[in-house]
Amino acid sequence: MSCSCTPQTNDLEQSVMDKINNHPCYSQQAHQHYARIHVAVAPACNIQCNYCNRKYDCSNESRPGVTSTKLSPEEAVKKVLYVGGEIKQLSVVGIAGPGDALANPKKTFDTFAMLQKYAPDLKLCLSTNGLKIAEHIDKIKKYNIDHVTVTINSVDETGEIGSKIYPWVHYNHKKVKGKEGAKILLQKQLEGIKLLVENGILVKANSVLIPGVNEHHLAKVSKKLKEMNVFLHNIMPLISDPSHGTKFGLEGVPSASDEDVMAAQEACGMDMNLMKHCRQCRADAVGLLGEDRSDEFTKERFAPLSFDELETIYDLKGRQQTHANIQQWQEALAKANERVSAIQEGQSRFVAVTTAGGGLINTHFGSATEFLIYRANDSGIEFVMHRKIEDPYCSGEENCDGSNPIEHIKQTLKDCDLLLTEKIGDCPMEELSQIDLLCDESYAQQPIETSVFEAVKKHFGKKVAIG
Ligand code: CLF
Ligand code: SF4
Repeated sequence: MSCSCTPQTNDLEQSVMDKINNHPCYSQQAHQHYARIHVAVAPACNIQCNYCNRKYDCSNESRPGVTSTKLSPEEAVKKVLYVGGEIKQLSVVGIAGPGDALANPKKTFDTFAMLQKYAPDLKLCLSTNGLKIAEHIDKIKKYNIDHVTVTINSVDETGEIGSKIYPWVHYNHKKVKGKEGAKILLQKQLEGIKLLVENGILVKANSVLIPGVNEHHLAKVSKKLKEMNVFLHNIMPLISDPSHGTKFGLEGVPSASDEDVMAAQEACGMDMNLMKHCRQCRADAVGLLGEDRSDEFTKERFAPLSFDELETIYDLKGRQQTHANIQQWQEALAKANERVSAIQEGQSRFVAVTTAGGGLINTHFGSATEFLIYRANDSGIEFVMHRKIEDPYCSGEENCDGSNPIEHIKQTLKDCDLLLTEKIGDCPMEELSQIDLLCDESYAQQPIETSVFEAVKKHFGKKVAIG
């Protein structure tokens, strides 16, 4: 089925399909099955964003207020090999900070060069503010970096909007401030995107939705990106808090809400492929997009090992077998979901789903830390977004202090009509009924998309069988 952000696969060339089919960020389907790792080798940055405090990871691709452990290129490659052996679904390595990947060209490209040699099955990905793409396009090509994310928050040529976001950019050995700086950044971003696209590199653009600054401008940004053949546009909510010490946080610029993001996506229209499953990962994130296993892979576990030992651990053949199995599972899942089509106009319902990946409803409500949100009616379904909660309803016996975050969960799901989950207790079900949220466990271990479609028909539709 065509589930929102992933473009209709039959419309895409095979070469593009090959690039996205196991990239968890470029394909909504793939994100249920494949993992990514970020290696934090790039500490420096060459611009200042008002939503960033340089004590923390780059907020262009990460949640603010998080600090990642920095690695040397050699340590980074060791970590990738170690993790690739343990998490066989690993398919992508990204450099997304903690500063800007291309403000640290030596560390970034040394890492990619070694990865090409030791982990030839992995896709390489980088994230940048765009200032230095043109300068490094040859190396991006040389190391087969097929996926580049550029954060572009404004296409306003006057520099007016940009100057509210970027107080300065470092260009030609000078700090260029205000509108002039913003104009240079935009010009370099557009020049860089053009070069990437011309060279067959898939470009994803991130835009941070900043309330009161660019929320009404993002449709224009999306239009421009579409014209330039950017593959995917990811609208990320500003997460703003005075405790992060950012200019926006200290000045009280509010965080963007789910409603703000949904309205901006709506304004972008149906033309551009919109990414809706981004998790604003940290610069050392590990695992499926919905999980973060970075704490498990501390330096002591991989740094003392030799490259020979790590090649054995990495087990290229075993990994290839796992990927072939995932491919088969994905095909089976696609068959199970194939009778579900894209949503048409008409009254629709919002459905929340708990999953641990694999395309199934396979997580108990009590342990879920995020919900996938779908919109559905009798005609089809559409993936809308994921919503994260800080703590699960149940933290397990050993951590239980008798409280649970039900009010926060009720707030998170307040616009939803139905929850599909593997299991839920009577107490939370009763609580959720107060926000008119129906809970249904009868689709446990079933494929998500077909379950969402069938469940909406069952509870709210004309009660006709699919097919
Ligand atoms: Fe990392 Fe980014 Fe590559 Fe993905 S993340 S560099 S494109 S491999 Fe993905 Fe994470 Fe969102 Fe980034 S979910 S923050 S979009
Ligand atoms: Fe911070 Fe990233 Fe902006 Fe640099 S590009 S200032 S690291 S958010």
